[in-house]
Amino acid sequence: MEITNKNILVIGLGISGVSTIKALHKLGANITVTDSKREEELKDVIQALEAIPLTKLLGSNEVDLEDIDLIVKSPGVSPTIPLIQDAISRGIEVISDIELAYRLDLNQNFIAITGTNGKTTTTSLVGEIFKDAGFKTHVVGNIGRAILGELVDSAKEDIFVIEASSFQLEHTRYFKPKVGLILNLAPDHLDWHGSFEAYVNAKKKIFKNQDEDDFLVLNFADDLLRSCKDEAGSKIIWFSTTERLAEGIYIDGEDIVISYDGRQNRLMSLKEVKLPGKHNLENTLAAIGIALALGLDLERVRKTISNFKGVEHRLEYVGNKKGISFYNDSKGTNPDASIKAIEAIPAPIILIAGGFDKGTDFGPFIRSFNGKVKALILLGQTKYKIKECADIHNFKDYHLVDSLEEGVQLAYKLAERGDNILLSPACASWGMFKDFEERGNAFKAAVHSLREE
Ligand code: UMA
Repeated sequence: MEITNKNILVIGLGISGVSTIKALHKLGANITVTDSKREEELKDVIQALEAIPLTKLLGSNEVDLEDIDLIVKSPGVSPTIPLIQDAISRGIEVISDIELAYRLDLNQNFIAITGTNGKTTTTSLVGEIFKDAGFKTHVVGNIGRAILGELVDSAKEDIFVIEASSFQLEHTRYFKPKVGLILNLAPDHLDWHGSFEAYVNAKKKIFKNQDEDDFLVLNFADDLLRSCKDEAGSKIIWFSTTERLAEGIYIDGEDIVISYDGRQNRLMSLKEVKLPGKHNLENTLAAIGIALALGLDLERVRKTISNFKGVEHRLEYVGNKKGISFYNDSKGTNPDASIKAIEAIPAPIILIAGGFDKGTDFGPFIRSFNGKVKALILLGQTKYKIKECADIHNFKDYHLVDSLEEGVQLAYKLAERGDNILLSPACASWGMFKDFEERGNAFKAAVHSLREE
């Protein structure tokens, strides 16, 4: 796609917008940027972009679209805002950064990873696998590093491992990764997409343009994903932690087995996998599926997996005080993610949850406690909604607090030797924190400041 001298509007001056602007500048575009935040709030960002000629329209998303050729929207910006509606009615294309990355045709080695949960862990593990295999690897996307800034400085043979969110996929049209992966599908971001069906359709865009030369790695245990079989034009590699597959990657007894191209191979023992929980086993099998698709040396893949201890804010072990263990699962931003965390951590658990309301139902979350959660500490916008849900399900051991720090102190007071205190909010951090990382760091700081005596 030709970018030089095109008039491009970037909406949003966050991680994605800044990276997009840097790339567009390098490619010779005329750039306009809008952000609903005021200039004072964006001081640092604007300073970082000082050397780039930019038309800045800040403090609201009001833009005269007369001369705009293309809009690159930051992922979090809702497509329902008047500016985007105006653009659509004028026939101006609105795309996400991963779509522009594909259209630039600078690199063909895109591996895209999506799903409701496990994306970040799997993306990180796949990144490690390719790095260890000797490839120059860029781990980008929803993982906190936007793609475009890195793409314009990369070489043709580099590998891009992209964590793709439903927000990013929704605004793709031609995006076509060499390997796509969908880990699982459960309700999330319903406030943004409008319905579960719309959310699922956005996720499925990961394979929409794939053909027989591409690969799609899918979770056989997920009913919705199993039904994708006839919708995809690519070669499917299945994985499952629940049943043995004629063809695919699965668990047999205590081993991970690969059955592929008429051959069976016991890759490794489950004991070698360091990541805790069944869901992390799914993430591991999925990562093996990607390595298999691209023909990597599986012995080296085995070594990488056995060395991989996980990522920050994802069931991260924080420490132990007075025999009480603390786990930071701030990346548990929806009920399904937190259910998996509760499954993975041994009882008794004191759970800290609550945050921004994305319109999800907390029934399955409360039901998943299953005698494992001895106390629930609630904070943020959703605390009353979760409390009501707990009442309905007859779970009475809850406490409402006003801050995360207060929640940590109360959890510590309630805990006895052998208990596990888990932050897994089941909600986004917005409203209380900038993002899940800030929330996770605040949790760790609060834990470290607890006194042992
Ligand atoms: N803004 C407007 N108008 C609006 C809404 C927002 O101008 O109507 C502006 C905001 O004032 C802000 C900017 O847009 O300055 C923020 O854009 P953004 O929300 O897209 O955030 P970025 O900082 O660009 O980060 C995005 C992803 N954020 C979201 O999707 C919400 C990051 O994923 C991603 O790592 C980054 O791009 C790089 O690709 C984070 C996330 O929370 C981790 N993702 C969600 C999730 O995992 O659940 C999807």
